[in-house]
This record gives sequence, C-alpha cells and structure tokens, in this order.
Amino acid sequence: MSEKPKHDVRAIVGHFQIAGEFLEAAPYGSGHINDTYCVVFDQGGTRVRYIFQRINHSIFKQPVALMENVRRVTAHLAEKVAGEADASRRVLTLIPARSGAAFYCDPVGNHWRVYVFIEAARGFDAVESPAQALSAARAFGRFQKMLADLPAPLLNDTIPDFHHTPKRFAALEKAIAADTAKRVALAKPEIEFALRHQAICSALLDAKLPERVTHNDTKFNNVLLDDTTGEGICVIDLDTVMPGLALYDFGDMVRTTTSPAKEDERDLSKVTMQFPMFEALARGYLSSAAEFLTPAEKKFLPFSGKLITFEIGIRFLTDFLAGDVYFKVHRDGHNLDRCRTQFKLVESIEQQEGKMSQLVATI
Ligand code: ADP
Ligand code: GN1
Ligand code: MG
Repeated sequence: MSEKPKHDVRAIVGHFQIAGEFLEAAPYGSGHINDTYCVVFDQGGTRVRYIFQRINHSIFKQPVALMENVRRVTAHLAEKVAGEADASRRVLTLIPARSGAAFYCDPVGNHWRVYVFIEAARGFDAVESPAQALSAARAFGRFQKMLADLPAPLLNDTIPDFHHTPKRFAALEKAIAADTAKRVALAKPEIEFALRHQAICSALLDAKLPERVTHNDTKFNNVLLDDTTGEGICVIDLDTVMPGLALYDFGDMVRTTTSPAKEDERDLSKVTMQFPMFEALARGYLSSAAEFLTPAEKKFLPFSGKLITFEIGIRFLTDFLAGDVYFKVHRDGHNLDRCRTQFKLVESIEQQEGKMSQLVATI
C-alpha cells in the first residue's frame, strides 16, 4: 500500500455506513476505467477491508442510473445465492451511504460506491491453467443464468451500443480521418489489419440472436477465483451489466482467457489462442449455460471470440489515434501495444476456428 491515492479518500469514508476507525487507503487493482481503492478500517481490533470506487463519469454519463442497475443486480443475485455456503463471497455487497442511497456524490460531483471486500480470492491479469479458465467460464455462465429472471423493467443502458461492432468500426474510421493526435502514421499495419476485417463486424447483429441480461465485460480479471478451491467465486465489475448478447460475454472470455500473455504484452510471439484453454472455457461456460442457449448461439461461440477480440482491438486503436482519452494508459504507445496483442490473437483464432467449431459441436 505505498502508491499515493489520487483522491482524498479519507474525506469520503465518513459518508458510508461503516463502523470503526479509518486506518488507510491505497489505489487497488488494474482496471482501465474506474478509480479503485482498498480502504482499511479498525473494527473492534480487527482490520477490515472495503473496496471504494469512484465511478468514471466521463465514460459512464449517468452514474445514478448505473447504480440503480448495480443495486438491482446485486440484490437479485443475493437472493439466488442465499443459503449457499459462503453466500457473502458469491456476490458483491454494496455498503449504503449514510443517506441510505447506494452511492455518495461528493461536492465536486464524483459518485462513490463501496463494496464489501471479497477476501481469500483474487483476480488474475493472465490465465495460468485450463482449470482457471473452466472456473471463470462456469462463473460467468452462472451469472447469466441467475440474471435470466431479473424482474422487469429492463436494466438501463449504461453505455449505449457498447458492443455494436459496426459502430465501433465507424468510430475508428472517424479517428483515422481526424488524426487528432497525429498518430495515424505510427499505426499503418494495424489500420490495414482493421480495414481488412471490416466484413466480420455485423455478423452477430445480423444473426438475430436473443437479447439477455449480460455482463458485457467478462475479462478474466473481472471474476475472483477462490484462493483455496480455485472456484470462480464472485463476478465483479458490474458497470456494464445490461441487455446484450450471451456471445458478447463468451467472446470476451476467449479474448482474455486463452492467451498466456497479458493484454499489453510487447513480445507478440507470446500471444496465442491456446486450444486447451478454449476447450476449458467452452466446457465451463456450457456447464452453466447450455440449458438456456439456442443452437445458433452455441454455433457462434468460436466466432464470438474472434469478433470481440477484434472489437476491443479496434477500440484500443481508436483510443491510440485519439490521443488516449478513454482507457487508462501507463506508458507511451500503451493502447497501440494493446491493439497489437488483440490483432495477433484474432489471427491465432482464425487459424484454429474450424477446430474450435468441431469441438463445440461435440459438447
Ligand atoms: P474497473 O472497472 O476499473 O476494471 P473493477 O470493478 O474491475 O474496476 O475493480 C478493479 C479491481 O479491484 C478488480 O480487478 C479487483 O482486483 C478489485 N476488486 C473490485 N471489487 C472487489 C471486491 N469487492 N473485493 C475484492 N477485490 C475487488
Ligand atoms: C475496460 O473496466 P475494465 O478494465 O474491466 C472496458 C472494457 C474493455 C477492457 C479492455 C467500460 O474494462 O470494455 O474490454 O477495458 N470497460 C469499459 O481491457 O469500457
Ligand atoms: Mg475490471
């Protein structure tokens, strides 16, 4: 806990219904969007940790509507897991603000929320074994299953057209034309790769698949794995839970949970779609989701991996060209490095897509 907090978290803590004395706060995790802090309290002589988050409101334009989603989703999931062993580690628990609301809005307009810290579990930035892939996919499939009967109304769209790949492509074309940061010349091969793949963008939308409640950001580090059992104990990062396609979630699992390399790896020889990881993902996901998926959804599982990897690749490229305005970056060229790993992975999936489809047909 050495890094200096960007915000005065000490000034925020008193606005939440937390007992005990504030001890310390430090930036936490490796998310690209929100500002996350681990905050420690002394409660009757025991150190108790909480997760404090400042919602990035330049990305999530309606934090109040977002928190309404999070409140409904966490309450629904809590009902589903009630009575199970370890229930309080299986779903995020919001700590209410002193006002009773699910968040606190500070004097400068930042929206803060607090979660119970899920102890004895952790997220990983890169997958290490097929057993981990299986656990993660099973947890995300179960997450979709538990939310299938979320009572009406529909959840709010926290980012409209989040996985509308053709619109993401149009945004890339606009960024190329504008060349705001004068970086187009630095990304010629990547731009050519993107243009060559435009034809795949609309395939999932054209397939007229059913809309469901989906997570939409099923990156491997958005599920916490139990330290002892390895089970995918808790799905986190609920900001983008909203109506979507089941395949957006499976696709992002393939993107983040098949390559041994981190998302920003510079040595592209390390980036590859490992077939045993894909097999574990497909088996894990189908162990929870087979009962509600349609045959068409199942058929598109391998393709969704290629498409979502391509989609996030063009988002990184767009952000690089726009001057790094969306994703947090920690070095020069960070978004371009991330784009390169995505496109390398797309190629690797392309080479194995036939085999991946054959496998899925046997499960
Ligand atoms: P972002 O949207 O920026 O990715 P996340 O909600 O994923 O933010 O949180 C960032 C990191 O904080 C996660 O990757 C995870 O390591 C950690 N984290 C988030 N919520 C919890 C929690 N309730 N318990 C323990 N760790 C958490
Ligand atoms: C962001 O919040 P985080 O870091 O889990 C992004 C995802 C991208 C991902 C790429 C709201 O996810 O869409 O796939 O980075 N979240 C948002 O790593 O844009
Ligand atoms: Mg996250």
